Amino acid sequence: MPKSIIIEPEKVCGRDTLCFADIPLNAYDRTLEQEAAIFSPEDFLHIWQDMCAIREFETILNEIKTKGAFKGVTYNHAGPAHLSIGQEAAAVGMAFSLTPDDHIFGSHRSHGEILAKGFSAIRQLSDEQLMSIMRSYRDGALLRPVEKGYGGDVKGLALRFFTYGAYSEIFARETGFNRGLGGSMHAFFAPFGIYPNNAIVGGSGSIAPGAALFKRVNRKPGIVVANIGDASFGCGPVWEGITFAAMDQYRTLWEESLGGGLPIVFNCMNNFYGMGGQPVGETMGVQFIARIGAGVNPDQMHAERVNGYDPLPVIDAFRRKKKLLEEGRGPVLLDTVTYRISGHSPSDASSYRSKEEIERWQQADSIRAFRQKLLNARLVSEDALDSAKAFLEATIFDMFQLAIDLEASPRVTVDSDLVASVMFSNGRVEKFDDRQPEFLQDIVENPRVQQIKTKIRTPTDDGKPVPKMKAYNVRDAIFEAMVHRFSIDPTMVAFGEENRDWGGAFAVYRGLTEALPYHRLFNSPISEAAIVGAAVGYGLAGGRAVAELMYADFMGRAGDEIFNQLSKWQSMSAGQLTMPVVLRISVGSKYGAQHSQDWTALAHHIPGLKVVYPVTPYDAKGMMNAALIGTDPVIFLESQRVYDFGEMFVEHGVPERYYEIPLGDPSIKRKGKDLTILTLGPTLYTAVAAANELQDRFGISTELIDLRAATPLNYDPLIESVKKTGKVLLASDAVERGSVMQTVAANLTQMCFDDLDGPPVVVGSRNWITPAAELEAMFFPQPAWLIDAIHERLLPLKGHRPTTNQTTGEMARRSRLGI
Ligand SMILES: Cc1ncc(C[n+]2csc(CCOP(=O)(O)OP(=O)(O)O)c2C)c(N)n1
Ligand SMILES: [Mg+2]
Repeated sequence: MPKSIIIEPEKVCGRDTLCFADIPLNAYDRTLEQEAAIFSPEDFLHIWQDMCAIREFETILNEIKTKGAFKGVTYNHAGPAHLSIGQEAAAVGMAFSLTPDDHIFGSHRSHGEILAKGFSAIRQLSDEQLMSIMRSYRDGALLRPVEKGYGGDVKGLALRFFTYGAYSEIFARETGFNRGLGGSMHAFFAPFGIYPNNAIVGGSGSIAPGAALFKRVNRKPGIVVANIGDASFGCGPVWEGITFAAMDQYRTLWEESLGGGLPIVFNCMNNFYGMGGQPVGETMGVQFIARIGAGVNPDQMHAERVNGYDPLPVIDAFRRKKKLLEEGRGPVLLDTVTYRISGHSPSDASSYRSKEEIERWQQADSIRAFRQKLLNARLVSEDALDSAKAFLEATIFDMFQLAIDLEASPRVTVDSDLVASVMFSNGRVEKFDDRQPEFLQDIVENPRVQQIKTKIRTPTDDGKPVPKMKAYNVRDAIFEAMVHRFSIDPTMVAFGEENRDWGGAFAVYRGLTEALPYHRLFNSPISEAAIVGAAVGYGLAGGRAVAELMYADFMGRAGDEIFNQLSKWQSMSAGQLTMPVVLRISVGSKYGAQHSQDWTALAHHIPGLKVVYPVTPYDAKGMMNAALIGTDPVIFLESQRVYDFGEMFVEHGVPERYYEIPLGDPSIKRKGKDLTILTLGPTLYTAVAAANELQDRFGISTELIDLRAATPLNYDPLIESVKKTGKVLLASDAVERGSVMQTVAANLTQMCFDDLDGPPVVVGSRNWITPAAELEAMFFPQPAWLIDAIHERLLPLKGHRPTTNQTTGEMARRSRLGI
């Protein structure tokens, strides 16, 4: 296959018709007697009992939410419970024949899917495997309460362990899967192949493809299922996730041995309602969710509708689709029909649907119907069904009682530092797998590597300034750090728009195309949500990903993935999962209002992200190295203004060897004694110009410190400097309002109040849109602004005549106008 397809005018302009294949709707037509050739009586019993167990689990929650008690046991559950009463057959059908290697992701309404997958895994894992999981999971914290006084077998113990972990998680107990930090909508248990469930509707739609990508790139067995609701198909990130999963390149450009298309099922749990809106008939126009497949690729995503009100058609569909995914023919779309008898949540007044409709689905109830079918066909005895049900209900009730018992299942205390301790994993992992990293060439022979070798890495060359073309620059520094980690960690992948042949929009990766196979460096669709979502899924699955957003201005397109997903899964998992993802984000200029914004503050505001912004080659290499050995999500901002800059501060130059710069340590770029200037981003160079002028014209010695990071941030060197100078100005290219610098200024005011001669002064860009390149000087901080602000608000400069208005009166005026 050539790298790109020649587009022939005669062909693409020729007359033709695009045809679609039929999409089956509930095509399953096997009788129970025919199924008996596939399933044993025990299988049938298991399918039915799993449905009953889910019903019981959810019924208990429903009763305590609506009545405060179940069977006389009272409990007040403060948190949410999005129940799936009615959807049991769809959940069990989905999970029944998946193996623990098959990973599911889900939604806010996933208790049933979690339980179904857990029951299925418990049946498939050996006693030794189960004991090992239970003993090692959080050092046995969940096992201890459930094994006390228990005399049954291991499978029974695992059942207690699992239902107890689920209830405890929902009730925010220490003994929950994730110590109660996930809760009802986010519960998961990775050892059984149950991955994060998501309170953001459709959240799993962009994440699950990353987990499937991990399986392909790292040749891992199993498939990935994204269980998402029908209303979530109105969410952009779901469409983006589908687009990402359906890229042609997996089959046209990637090595065949990797296995082809992504092994993923987008499984629509189609209960025909959002909260209170109806996708079909009201809020969407597709009529059938399965129809979406027809627009995605020539395989039409092998889409079909299956009757999820009966477990057998769903099991059948999953078995067929899994085979197809193993043949590399993914992705798959399933439109699994089901019905939620319960309300959206306990406060649901069902104002949006009729009582008759609910009653009809209750009459057709899958649990009762399936039982009757089994009895009619004499496949399982009434006794067997009843005793299995009674056993399970008793176990679930026991585990509910154990989970609400504060002594056996305590909550973490309010003064606990648990949450603080899991916000970051702060790990160091050289590589996530031991196999040999794949390259297309010996990296030392790579033309870009060779070219970098000839560059000058010091601020001067024989005492003379280094010409731009010869200077080892920020771009080279990031490239070098990337190559280092690529050659150690075989799981490391990089992707984003135009990442491959173009080398990333700003050519940081130029040369890597020759060095790396497609599956380690590839172009993504223009789907920022999917780019970040896939990196999240890849990281959660256990690999290292570097994703790129072409401009900071596009963070909005990946808002949920950055702010709710990338940032949160380490802490919501209470440290069970790590997120070794670096998100490279380029910050523009000269391109106007939608391509020139420094949005560091947005990422800085979100707990759980490390946010760094190096602007020198030395810092860029050392900090990228640190980001790429870490296990935390790092927002790595890069300024387009400085990609070409050589090293101007470190006299000995940028080492060729590997080194790291701890993320969060500010760097003193110039020592001084009269005044401190702090910068973040390329404003460092603006401040250098201002500091030179202050020295030359006024004899003022400036201490210049580049924060290099917004989160974490070590204040020690800042405090030390302020103690010395008593005066501090903070400047960055972000708009002044709500900037990182405002936070730092406020903190310094409190941390060194007694040492300050006056309040810290913040200079940022104007609170405007970014105007055209020719007008940027009216928007971004200029050296004159810094000098004028110092003169007006910190230290009157003898004989200085300000050319801009940096007075506090002007600040107040602008604020009144919101500009
Ligand atoms: C992004 C987002 N928008 C809105 C909500 C509020 N909300 C929670 S569930 C829900 C309906 C979701 O419907 P569907 O995807 O069909 O799943 P179901 O609840 O039917 O299982 C809504 C609107 C949310 N959690 N996330
Ligand atoms: Mg729905």
